[in-house]
Amino acid sequence: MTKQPQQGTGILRPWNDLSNANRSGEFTSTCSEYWRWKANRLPRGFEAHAIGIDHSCRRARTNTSILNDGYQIIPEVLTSSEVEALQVSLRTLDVAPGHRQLMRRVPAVGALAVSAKILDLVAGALGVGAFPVRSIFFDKTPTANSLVPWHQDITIAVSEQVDLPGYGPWSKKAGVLHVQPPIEVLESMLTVRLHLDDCDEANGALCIIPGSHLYGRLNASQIAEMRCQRSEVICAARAGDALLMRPLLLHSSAEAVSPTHRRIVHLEYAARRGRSQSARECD
Ligand SMILES: O=C(O)CCC(=O)C(=O)O
Repeated sequence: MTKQPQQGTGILRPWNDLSNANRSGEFTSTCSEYWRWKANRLPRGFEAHAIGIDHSCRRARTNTSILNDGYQIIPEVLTSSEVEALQVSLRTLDVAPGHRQLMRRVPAVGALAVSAKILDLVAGALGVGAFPVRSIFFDKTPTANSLVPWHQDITIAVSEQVDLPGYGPWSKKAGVLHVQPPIEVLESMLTVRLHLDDCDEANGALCIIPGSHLYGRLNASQIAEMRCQRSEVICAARAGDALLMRPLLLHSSAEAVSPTHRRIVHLEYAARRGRSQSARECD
């Protein structure tokens, strides 16, 4: 059962405190074996490098950072011609800070979301068989320029309401049904943010708090405490780079001060093992 951080103690600790972890277990070769082994033998959050993860494959390198820091920037995932083609496809959308159901609305994004290139990146963190469950287009421009306060992504899009223990409250965002799932569902998800513009502090790059995904769902005072205790990182990136992040990672973004476009294709994936009523493809 998930143990939430205690309120009012003044100290936030990961619920999966590592002090009693058994570090002597055997570790073998492939990434998926690693994840299976970890799931069975270790508390969540156990440091991958402490048990000798295989660093020879790109997926494993991705895992290490996603596991401990909750994010990783992977350079040059999209070529410049792929970036340009996506920019052209997305021009059909109105100017707005966010557009949901992007995979349905823009076929090029639907194809990209299930391409081997992106699924391979996702497999590094979620294992083979992960599938996209939500897609959003974010932009910041002179006419649609917004500040996003610190938060975690704690809702998922679903196709129908089925009242199951641990699911709720239910809500609608742009006509799409959403629900807060149990924390285990969020922990088995990964977001891929594909940058279609160079992005830094000046045009509202995402700001994150590394490691904050290890503390479960945080309330407002816990978020404030986390911000005091930990340093924030601005995820500057080039067009074509991908930011992989856990939904529970605390993140925010400032208003752009030099507001050119800041276009991001945001894709959320669920691990195959977590596939259930709540996580059907519903975009
Ligand atoms: O792209 C941004 O600036 C904010 C994105 C965001 O808030 C989110 O992914 O939940």
